Amino acid sequence: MPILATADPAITSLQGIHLYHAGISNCSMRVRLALEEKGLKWVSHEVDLGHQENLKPWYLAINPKGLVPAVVDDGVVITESNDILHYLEEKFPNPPLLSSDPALAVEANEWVDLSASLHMKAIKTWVYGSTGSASKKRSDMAHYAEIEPDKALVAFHEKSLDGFSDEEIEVARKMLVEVFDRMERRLKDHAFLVGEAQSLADIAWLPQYALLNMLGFDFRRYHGIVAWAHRQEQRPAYPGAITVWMPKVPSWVVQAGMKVMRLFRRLKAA
Ligand SMILES: N[C@@H](CCC(=O)N[C@@H](CS)C(=O)NCC(=O)O)C(=O)O
Repeated sequence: MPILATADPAITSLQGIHLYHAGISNCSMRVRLALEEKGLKWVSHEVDLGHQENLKPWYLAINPKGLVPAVVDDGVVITESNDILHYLEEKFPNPPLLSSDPALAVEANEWVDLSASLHMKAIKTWVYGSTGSASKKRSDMAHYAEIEPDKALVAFHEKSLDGFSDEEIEVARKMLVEVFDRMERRLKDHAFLVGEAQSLADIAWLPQYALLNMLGFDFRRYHGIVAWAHRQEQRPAYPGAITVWMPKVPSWVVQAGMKVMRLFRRLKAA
């Protein structure tokens, strides 16, 4: 679990739970969901990814990878969204988000691990690819490559500057379809992804639905998933974890903006 050692008094002196996060970041969403489900008080520090605030020295002192989310809990730094979920579960076990039945807990953890393993190759690739977005400027890449310890991430951002090909986006889409088909088989006649209660499995995957649905991923044939997402939206945790952090414009406006952005990037590359 990445509990990061720091002696920086600006960090170690922080009391309570401080979450460093970004609005539509799916990794941030899952941590906010866990915090809200557990009824924990947390101090919000929004990190402006658009302005690369995540690469400023003050934030790199918290997470040297320059990624959100990160939690500082009574001065202890925890990074990686799924490790944060497990930290919160250990430290604040009630209400539980992992079953006391070991088999169900293992099953829930498999969904959590799957969300991590698909993050870059499927979710990020589909999102950046189909929106035509790039969060770094070409002129910033040399500096970024110097400060970013995760070289796969550097390569990903390099690639996003040239744009992902239709084939690459399709590969990512197919990986997602495989998972959503599996989710659908479960959710068509079950209320939750694992067992009979809300768990880290639901929390790990609901953000993917919220983000991809907003960006126009086709969920029309996934009736079970859509019904599950609607039930999840009714949970008291949802507004504080997701709704208030989403763009205030309808998703068709977001999707139209994306299409223009992608076209613009392609014309520029041509
Ligand atoms: N494995 C990390 C991934 C975190 C991640 O990729 N965060 C994105 C937002 S969802 C980010 O901070 N992107 C900024 C960047 O890549 O510069 C986790 O699960 O926390």
